Amino acid sequence: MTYQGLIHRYGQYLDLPAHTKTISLLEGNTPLIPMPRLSREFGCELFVKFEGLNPTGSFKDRGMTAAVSEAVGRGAQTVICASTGNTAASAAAYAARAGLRSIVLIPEGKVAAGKLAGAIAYGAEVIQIQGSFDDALTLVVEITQKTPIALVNSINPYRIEGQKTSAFEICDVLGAAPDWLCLPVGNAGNITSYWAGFKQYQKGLPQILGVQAAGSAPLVLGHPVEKPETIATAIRIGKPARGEQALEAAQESNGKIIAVSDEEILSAQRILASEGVWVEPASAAGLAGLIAESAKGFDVKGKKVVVVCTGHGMKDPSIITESFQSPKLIPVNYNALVDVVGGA
Ligand code: AN7
Repeated sequence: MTYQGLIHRYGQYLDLPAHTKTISLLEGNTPLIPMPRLSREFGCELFVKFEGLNPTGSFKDRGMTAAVSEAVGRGAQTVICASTGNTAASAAAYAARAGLRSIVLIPEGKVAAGKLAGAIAYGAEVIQIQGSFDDALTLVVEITQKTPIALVNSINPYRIEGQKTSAFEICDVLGAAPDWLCLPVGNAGNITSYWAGFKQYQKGLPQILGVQAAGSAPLVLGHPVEKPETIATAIRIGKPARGEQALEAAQESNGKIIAVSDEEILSAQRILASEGVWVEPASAAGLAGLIAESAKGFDVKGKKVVVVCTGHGMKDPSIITESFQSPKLIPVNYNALVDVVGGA
């Protein structure tokens, strides 16, 4: 049978209420891409779980199919979220599909172009706030406590249910859980979901390396960060809603949560692109963490390692174009072309 999306594929493993009415864009089923060069470098079997290939370009679609399906089933008319961008685009798309109104709150000036454009294209009412993601989350929690508007941030338990499916897919492809799973950590919904998913699926447990950006690393510092900063705007989050669960996942899995610099993130982004996988900066944090740990003696030789790349590079084009020269311009003339290309 043709693929019909995550709730159809894995619904039996998801704790969703009976009133759930499936809204799907055929999310999930993303490729686990072998990375031969990185594998050789680390002496391991390294795969990228490329979540940027979901319908709206990020892993958020896994949780959003579940959260919006539940909300629409119970009669919600409007959904709302705070977002660094990807949740906004995903919420907007699934709300559009379900015929619901969507409202998204984003931190002023700190959302990558592809995400903002997506949210607008799918018809969300986009509201910028003069504050951070964390401030936006506080506001949306309050309004959903006082009105029937449905909250679709990952505080919503159905988001976690949906996002467990990536762990299931990895186990289905590899036959078992990998030895290590490396992924970025922002509001900490995803690391929570993976850990819950691997535990439930009973195909073994990976050790988890969660990676924050150094300027937004509350789980590494052990306290909230009032003014988080990083070029990886997706994970520019100072008070993760599921911080406790993230720390539990790292501890129970015998893994850890670390921080990497923006330079390390951009370098990992380039390395991934040089092997054909272009991801947004935050999505390169998992690999950046693996590289940083390896430099300190962490050894993954002979292991299976999955690096989760959470969002597509096209979400944040300016991070690339700003750091490169514009393409050379030539007249329509063969000799001019040869001058530029050379004889190779
Ligand atoms: C590409 O969209 O929080 O630790 O509002 O977009 O589950 O928060 C995005 C988070 C990693 C972190 N990679 O995941 C939002 C938002 C990308 C992301 C994360 C995000 P969580």
